Amino acid sequence: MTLKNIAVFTFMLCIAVTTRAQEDTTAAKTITLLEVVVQHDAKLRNSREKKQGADLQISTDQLLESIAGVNMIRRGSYAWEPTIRGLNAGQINVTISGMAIVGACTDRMDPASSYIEPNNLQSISVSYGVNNQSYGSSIGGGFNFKLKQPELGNEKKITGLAGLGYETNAHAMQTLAAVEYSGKRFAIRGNGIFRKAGSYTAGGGEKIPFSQYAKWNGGLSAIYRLADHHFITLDYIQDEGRDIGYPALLMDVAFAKAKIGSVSYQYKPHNKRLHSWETKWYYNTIDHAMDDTHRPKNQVSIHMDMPGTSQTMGFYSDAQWGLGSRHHITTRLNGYRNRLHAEMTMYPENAAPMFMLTIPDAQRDVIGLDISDRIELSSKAEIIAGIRTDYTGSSLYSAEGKQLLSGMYTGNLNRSRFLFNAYVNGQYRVSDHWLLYTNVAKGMRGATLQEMYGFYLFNRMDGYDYLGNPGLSNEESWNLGTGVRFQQKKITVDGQAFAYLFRDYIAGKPREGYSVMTSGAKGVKQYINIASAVLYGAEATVSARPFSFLRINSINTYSRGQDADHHALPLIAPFKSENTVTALWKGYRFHTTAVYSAAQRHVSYTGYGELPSESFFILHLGAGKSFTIRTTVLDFNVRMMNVFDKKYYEHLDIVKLSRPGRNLEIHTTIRF
Ligand SMILES: [Cu+2]
Repeated sequence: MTLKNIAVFTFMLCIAVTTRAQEDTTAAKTITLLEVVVQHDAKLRNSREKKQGADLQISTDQLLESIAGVNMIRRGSYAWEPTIRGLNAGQINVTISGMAIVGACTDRMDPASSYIEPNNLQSISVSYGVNNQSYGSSIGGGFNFKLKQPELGNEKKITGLAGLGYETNAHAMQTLAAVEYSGKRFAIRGNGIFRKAGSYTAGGGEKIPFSQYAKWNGGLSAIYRLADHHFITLDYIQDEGRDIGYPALLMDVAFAKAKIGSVSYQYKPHNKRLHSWETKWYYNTIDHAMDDTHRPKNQVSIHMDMPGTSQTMGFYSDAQWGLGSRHHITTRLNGYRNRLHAEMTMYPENAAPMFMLTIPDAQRDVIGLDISDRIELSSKAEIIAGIRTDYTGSSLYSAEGKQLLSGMYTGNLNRSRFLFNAYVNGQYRVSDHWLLYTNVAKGMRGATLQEMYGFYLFNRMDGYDYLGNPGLSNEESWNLGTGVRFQQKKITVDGQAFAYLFRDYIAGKPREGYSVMTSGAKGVKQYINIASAVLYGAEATVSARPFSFLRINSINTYSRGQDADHHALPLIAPFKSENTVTALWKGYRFHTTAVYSAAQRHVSYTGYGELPSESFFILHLGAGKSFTIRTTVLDFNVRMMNVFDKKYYEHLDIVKLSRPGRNLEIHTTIRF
């Protein structure tokens, strides 16, 4: 999306202290993406100061939450769902090192980000809107979680880390480790983490039952140099959560398991024509089982089993080319097949069990091509222009699935769609201190399999059962954005504004004449296309270092949306401001973060079943120190979250479930 704007936010000092590191070390060759990179070591290896004190134990969800424009939908302690500028689910694209991965849960309990841990990651890139950074068509951009790879030819052959963390609220504990071997031709890295928490206590002392979780995650990756410029890499991650409570929902999770594997071949000739070429094949499988057996009898009108699975196999082939000195071309061909199966068995007290499919064995096939050109117009101006086109096929792969929907629709339910995205991002360096950037894009996305074929999927947010609609048209948008950056030695200020103009916005609308499946549901909705909608907003970040021992960071996010019927769009966070001051003193780091969220009054109960939310203000404190003994570093970090034990929730928190109250976290990590 936007431009050259590589905002590299380095998460360090325990709390997300965003420091604008390396704004284009590649100088004029700057890039054109708005990318937020959360990095904890590797790349910073030569930057001692930055490496110091990075807290490797902050969760993925907390890292995501402190990125400008990102808000999280929360259903409990575990597996928050990210939104970018108010867009989520099918409107954004989430990939793990370029691999498509689709959650298996019909209640959105398992976003892709729940199957990885910071211990697996090199960086998290977020792109806002349509650009050349994503691995699929989208409207709202997306995340790419880049897996950490072992490095060849390190000075130290064996490196690693081990850590232990404890949190007083919920008695959460985690233990993690990683070890890496680096040879000249072969390198391998293994990592693992185990996390477990009880139920937490909200601000003011209310215990939130069913907010516990336990999980482990292990990763293994290896790289082998076949010959000069030729590499082969293998990656495997296994993630297993169990006994996970979702206090905002009607059910919990017995287990959520993912296996994610890939093999890739890289050719890096570094010649003028072809800079690099990578081709990857991958497969992942998710197994998810919901569980209501621990809930009190009065909460469970009918006991149900609701398992679901998701399998994705795919590939991408990504090449960077040079054409003359001014054109830098990226081509990306990718494709995947995803299959979703979800079912529900109800056990009424005095009757036979009832079985039905809720996602009737649906399949999505995607093949897409993205071509972009970064053009250096002059030493001050640059544009990135590109197009992306996708063919998507949607179908039902089992006779059982077809039969289920044949009662509701006639004719063939297979659908194929073409998607066409195009984007132009430009930037102009006015002076050493001022940079202007702007972008225009046409985005498009197909309906998700849930939106097309879902069968009575209960949505806790508005209390309706949802039906899919195979006849949905693509959702389209015009994305406009512009920004300005001021940069000086001691301060960087970035401000940007955006507007997305939607056509055929996909949303659920009440459908008369259908009776509900979920007991207590308010009615049945079906996904339809709404003629138009508009979403606009702005982000501003400030990063200042007035003295060598003091840093100030401020992240401010605002968005607002409305559809053609003048209903406020759902799940749009109000204005939020997160401000962190960090001070260094005799090797100690002290920081304090103040978070303010305005109230959200721009909601539509009639349109989307949303209620207004209150404003809040919370404060976190923290301190840390790193001890170095030869080549071993011991990091010690403590944080006191929500110092005043404030009872609060964010607008995107389902059923306005209170967030944790005061919480003391202690993280120790040793790196060698
Ligand atoms: Cu679920």
